Amino acid sequence: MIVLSRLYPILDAGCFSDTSGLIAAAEELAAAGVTLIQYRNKSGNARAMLEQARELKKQLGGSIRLIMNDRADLCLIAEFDGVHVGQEDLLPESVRGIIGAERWLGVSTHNPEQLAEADKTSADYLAIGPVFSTSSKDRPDPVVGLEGVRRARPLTRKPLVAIGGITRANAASVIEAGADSVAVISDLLREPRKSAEEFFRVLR
Ligand code: TZP
Ligand code: MG
Repeated sequence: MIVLSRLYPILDAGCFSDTSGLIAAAEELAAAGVTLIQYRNKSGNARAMLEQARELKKQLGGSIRLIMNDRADLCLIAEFDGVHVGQEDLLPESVRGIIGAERWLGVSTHNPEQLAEADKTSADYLAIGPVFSTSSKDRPDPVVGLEGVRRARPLTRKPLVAIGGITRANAASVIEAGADSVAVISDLLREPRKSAEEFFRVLR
């Protein structure tokens, strides 16, 4: 069983004007003590994605576990440490076949049925959300609320990541509801280091 850090920042390429901005944010997060980052890029441009991913790996690969959103192929080429897939990506077992036993595999779910299904797979951790409303995802699934986290908790013994609208102000309540970790995009953007340090303070 893996041990997940309480804070799971997601760097969404769409939130940065260029690669250096994204790398600078990652470095600030690392300075705050972040040990796990997901790289997310919904532009559909695989070449650009690989280039950024390689830069992240080059600058931070030694200190941070890097997880690739959606793409098992790019995880391998960029030598990332894992892949995170959703309900419309490759099935977890297909991804596992590509990345092997050692790299981490995360699976997003949006309701108890999906969570119970994902629990039967070789996923290392499961995500549930959106917990609160979010503007970081196109066409998000319905909000599950803290109640959705509470209902998810007994359905799996795998580490549970809550995602969607999580901020320094509500993160403690999400952990209280049963999550092991919180995945965050927007509330880390403005001042990544300061914000991550504040997350760690409320999550401990
Ligand atoms: N999946 C469910 S909600 C979400 C994703 C990728 C976006 C989370 O971003 P934010 O800004 O922390 O709400
Ligand atoms: Mg996906």
